Amino acid sequence: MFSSRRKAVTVAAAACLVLLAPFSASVSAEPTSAAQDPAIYTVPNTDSTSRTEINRTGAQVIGVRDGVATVEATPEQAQRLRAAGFVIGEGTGLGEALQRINRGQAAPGDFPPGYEGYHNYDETVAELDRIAGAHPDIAAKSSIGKSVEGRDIPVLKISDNVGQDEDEPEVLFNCNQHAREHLTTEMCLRIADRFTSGYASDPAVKEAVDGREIWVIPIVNPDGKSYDIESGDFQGWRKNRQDTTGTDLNRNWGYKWGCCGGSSDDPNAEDYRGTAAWSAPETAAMRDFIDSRVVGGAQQIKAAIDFHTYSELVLWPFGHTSDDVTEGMTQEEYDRFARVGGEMAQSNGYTPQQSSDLYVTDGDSLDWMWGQHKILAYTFEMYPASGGGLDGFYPPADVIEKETTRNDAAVDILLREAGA
Ligand code: 3K0
Ligand code: CA
Ligand code: CA
Ligand code: ZN
Repeated sequence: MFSSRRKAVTVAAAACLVLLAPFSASVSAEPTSAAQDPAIYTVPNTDSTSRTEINRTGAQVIGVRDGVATVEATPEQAQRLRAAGFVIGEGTGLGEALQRINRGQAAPGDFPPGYEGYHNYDETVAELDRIAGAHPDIAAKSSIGKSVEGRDIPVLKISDNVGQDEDEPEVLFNCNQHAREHLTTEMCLRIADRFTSGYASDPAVKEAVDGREIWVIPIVNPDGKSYDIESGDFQGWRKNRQDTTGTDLNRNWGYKWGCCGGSSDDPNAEDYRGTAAWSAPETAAMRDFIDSRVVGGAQQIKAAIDFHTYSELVLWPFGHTSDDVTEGMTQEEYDRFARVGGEMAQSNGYTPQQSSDLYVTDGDSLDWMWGQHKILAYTFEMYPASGGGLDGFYPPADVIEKETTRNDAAVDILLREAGA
């Protein structure tokens, strides 16, 4: 994808633009795809307002630490950033950034050397089958629907009497809405493993499994995940694989979809919201599954965590407004989000904040889960705290155990709170 031939074309195209721009404005309206290759920039001294502004140029904030934002932008988006007054320097080409990570070639479809501990789609499905097979009384696997390319989106239910729909608070953990956020799949697999293999020996696990119905969805975006690793080199892919550009699943949910400048209508933007709310089959499958948990008029899922990477944050709704209290959120409800969010953050060392404190988002999972269903819903941005670019999405496999067990206590807090 980032061959030297393409680089040569980029240089030539850029030279043409310089030469022709004064005479022919139409040249810049026909960018070659090479000219669209994104780069990574660092923007110091940002706050939630300026980060929202950055995203509005079509660029995407991919990490924040102490106000320093890491930003992904195409040349065109970078130009808009500069025009908006952001000082962004030269940037590092995405191909270059990925080459630093892609230290060794993997077999197609597999993670490369140093990343073998990660589970690809097939390995994740096999792991869920193994768990369900080893613990048939408390674990059952099914599918919530299919992706664009026809892959099942598997879900594991964990509870005592797992074959029955009992009257117990239900809790949802979902992972990997964003393709390149592979560490999150491992987080969901950690939850699946801990609450099954620990059942016989760990009284706290037994209490949670007996008293709750736990739903784990390790890969919301199976096509994007597979595409990201399929060539043997990471692609830095975020969206699903709908049409050629993909849709950002976490801007495609149906609560105040596209309302507030927190997503893009440009298919080339990383936060492209899609043609309509639920236009992505993956979000539609999530909606149908969560809607199906309304029993006798009451939503059974009481609490949820949507795992992402990176920046080490605990986020709560709303994302579409910077107001704490608004339509659909009372002060009391907000205070509960902040209290439980703060407690979870205390346990894992993340920073707790409202989702819009990162930047404004609309059509994300949090806003719909709370706005539509009053689910106590959080988004976790996992390790690392800062990544210096795309590297943050690709920590080597030797961090998996530490960075997933790091969230055990937070998961336990949420399971407790689901019964409150
Ligand atoms: O609710 C939120 O603020 C979501 C944050 C999430 C997103 O969808 O933009 N951050 S991520 O894309 O870097 N995982
Ligand atoms: Ca049960
Ligand atoms: Ca139930
Ligand atoms: Zn994400």
